[in-house]
Amino acid sequence: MMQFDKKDLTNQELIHIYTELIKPRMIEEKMLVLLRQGKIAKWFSGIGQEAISVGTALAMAADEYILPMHRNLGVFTVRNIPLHRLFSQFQGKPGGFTNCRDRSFHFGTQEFKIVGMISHLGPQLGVADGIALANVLSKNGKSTAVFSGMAVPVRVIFMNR
Ligand SMILES: Cc1ncc(C[n+]2csc(CCOP(=O)(O)OP(=O)(O)O)c2C)c(N)n1
Repeated sequence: MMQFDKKDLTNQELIHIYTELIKPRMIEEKMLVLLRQGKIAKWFSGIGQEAISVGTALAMAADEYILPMHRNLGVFTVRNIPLHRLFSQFQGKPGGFTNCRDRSFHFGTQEFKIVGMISHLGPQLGVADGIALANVLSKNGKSTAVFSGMAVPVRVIFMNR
């Protein structure tokens, strides 16, 4: 029987990672059903690729900025945004982050150090550069993570680490 290589991770850490991984997957499965039933109008799925968002977010400290995109649900769940707030936002309801002005993933929150997604592909990298530069200038040792897509996992860039 093949043994799982735990590397230097404890069982507790592995269970934590697995729990973080399974949460967005369960949400994805539910949202895709609601989408097919016509109960929601839109859902940007990242199903099957949860580990990209979750792994990235888990590698970051809670006070380091992440700039996710539309398929990075795991970033939001790892940052522990209360689900009622997250889904109020996704559905454009009160209690989200933009006072019902919009829905979807185009919102940011200083509270959880997430910068909202820019629709135009590319400019988000420049914003991340600015945050990373500020970190370098203030010598605070912080990193910044930015996504520029989802289909190809390597499109996540770490700076200052
Ligand atoms: C600068 C710019 N050019 C073109 C577009 C139009 N556009 C919207 S989504 C998209 C494809 C994005 O592909 P990918 O990053 O793989 O995301 P996914 O298909 O998973 O949504 C394009 C070209 C855009 N948003 N911004």
